[in-house]
Amino acid sequence: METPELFEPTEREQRLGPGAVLLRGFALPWVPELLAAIAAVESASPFRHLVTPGGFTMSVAMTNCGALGWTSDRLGYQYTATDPESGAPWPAMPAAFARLASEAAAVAGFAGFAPDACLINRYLPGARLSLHQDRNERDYSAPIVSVSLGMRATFLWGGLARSGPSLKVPLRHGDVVVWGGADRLRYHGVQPLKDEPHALLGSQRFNLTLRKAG
Ligand code: MD3
Ligand code: FE
Repeated sequence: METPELFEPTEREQRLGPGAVLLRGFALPWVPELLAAIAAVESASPFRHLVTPGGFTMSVAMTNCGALGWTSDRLGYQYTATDPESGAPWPAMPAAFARLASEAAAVAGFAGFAPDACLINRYLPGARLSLHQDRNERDYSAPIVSVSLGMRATFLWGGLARSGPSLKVPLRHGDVVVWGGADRLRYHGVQPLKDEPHALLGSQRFNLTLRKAG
């Protein structure tokens, strides 16, 4: 084959929409740092299954780091400066999270992205995330950067209304997606995870979403 490496960068940067770019494997060099940081966050603010305003317990377990963290209870969704379980501030944003997010956002055309919140989702087999919009952030002009680690997931990418078709996008260990601009308020979700253990992480998946919430 002639100079296949010339084509590799474009194949690894897949444009999904006017404001959405999938960077296959972008986080792979960061994995050891990311996993150590997740363990440190988890030791201070453990993963928990939040209850939705409708009274359902989420199958995905969540925690946060950064100045603000996303939470849900019977009263609604909100960003808080403290972990409601402990009353203490959320663990600080690990430097590796902020740097990875900023570099990925810059590649996707969002220079100067400085996240102040990171929601960490943990999926075990069967866990899912139903179609939703991320709209609890103050300013929709900032993108959201998502990082997938561990087991593969099928991500559902819909439109600006809940009804209508969704594109299925497989997300694998190390993949990063930047969602901004015209795609920032699209409905999205994750199909129930199949149990296909990952070599490094076993039967689990983590997803980091780095946000500018405040
Ligand atoms: C598309 N997490 O935490 S990140 C979430 O895999 C969330 O755990 C999913 O949706 C997960 O809110 C997928 C991908 C994502 C995040 C934000 C978006 C896609 C988005 C905002 C607008 C459009
Ligand atoms: Fe979301």
